[in-house]
Amino acid sequence: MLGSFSRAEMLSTSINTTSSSMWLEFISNSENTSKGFELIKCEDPGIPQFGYKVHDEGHFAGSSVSFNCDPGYTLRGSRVLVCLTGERRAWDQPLPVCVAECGGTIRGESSGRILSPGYPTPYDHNLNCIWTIEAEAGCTIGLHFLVFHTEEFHDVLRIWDGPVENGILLKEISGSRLPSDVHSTFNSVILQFNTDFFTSKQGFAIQFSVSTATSCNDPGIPQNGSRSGDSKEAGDSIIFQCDPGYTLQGEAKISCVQIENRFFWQPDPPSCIAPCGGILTGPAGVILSPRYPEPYPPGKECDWKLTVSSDYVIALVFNIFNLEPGYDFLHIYDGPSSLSPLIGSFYGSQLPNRIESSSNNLFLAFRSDASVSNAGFVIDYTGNLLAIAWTDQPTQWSTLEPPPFKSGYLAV
Ligand SMILES: [Ca+2]
Ligand SMILES: [Ca+2]
Repeated sequence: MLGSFSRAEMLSTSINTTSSSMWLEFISNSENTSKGFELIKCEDPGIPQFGYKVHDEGHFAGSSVSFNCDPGYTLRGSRVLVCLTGERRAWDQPLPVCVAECGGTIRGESSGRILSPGYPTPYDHNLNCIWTIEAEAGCTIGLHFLVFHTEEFHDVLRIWDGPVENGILLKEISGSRLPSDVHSTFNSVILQFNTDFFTSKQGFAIQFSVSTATSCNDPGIPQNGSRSGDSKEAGDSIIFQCDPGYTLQGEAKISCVQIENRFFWQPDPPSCIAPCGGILTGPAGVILSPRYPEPYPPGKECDWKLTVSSDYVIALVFNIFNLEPGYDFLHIYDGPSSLSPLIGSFYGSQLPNRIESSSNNLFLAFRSDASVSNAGFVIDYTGNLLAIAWTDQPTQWSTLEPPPFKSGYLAV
């Protein structure tokens, strides 16, 4: 027994158990009554989901507990709860909740988080949420994507460099691919999230950080390309080039420009895309299905004309090949056009055998139908001196027959 008390002996004393339970017994006799007693502790108020307790004075009458929300969540309700001192032992306010809101304005923060509304539960339909992040003059804002998952093409996040009226769109994104970092050149960014009336996904979590601008942002390295030059000071230039088979979209050379506190590349950094067809005259190269390594687009008609020096023939080696069987084709002609003899029409996922032309021209025609796109193809071509080709491989003319679809060769 911890003790036995009467009269006012228990006032201002506290008793602690050694375990998690306590037995209290109250006995009154047949004469006289008095005011009685009351237990002076509030119940544990709990912790808001997506929040945490900042401080806790012990839940006694008159003491307080305070809460805050995880980054990106807004606290709704009272940040501080006080255990009432009156007759009833209760908190003066309900437990606050932490909410990922649809939009908001963030000013003067050096870092923080933007969450899609309701994150991590799927966002609502028909949203138009606008977040503004504003930093001091001369600062820029970097965005790093932690999570990104929206309905492709229908639920779209747009990121604007500075006010929307400037019309400088940094990124327009949807789908489930995690985007690369985004940097503003102004001291503010606007994030605008629009959803349609149907299908929702988890949404996004974006970390932002503010830094002082003293040079241009890292322009990155384009997918399927490379760059020379690393300096990003005002006046510096960087040169880009694409991997074999890709063509540059934009200018190869960009320069860092400073106007007052703002540093930006002019023109915008280029990108490298696999083109739909072309005229190839180099001694060797790569032919890629349009948009490779993405699946080729539907409804495409892409023609490649390959020409090497007149005393050479052209060899094709298939590294990757996967077209929708029966609907998407690669036709290869032994000559300069589709009127030349057809070597073969290829589809499916089996890697075609090496092909060699009989002259210095080859014509490739890719056709995709209106639906279902597969990985596409990667084909190396080389020009080989006719004489060497004859002596090295005297039997190679047989490859001009329409190649059989041999099993055992699978595209990787
Ligand atoms: Ca939707
Ligand atoms: Ca197709």
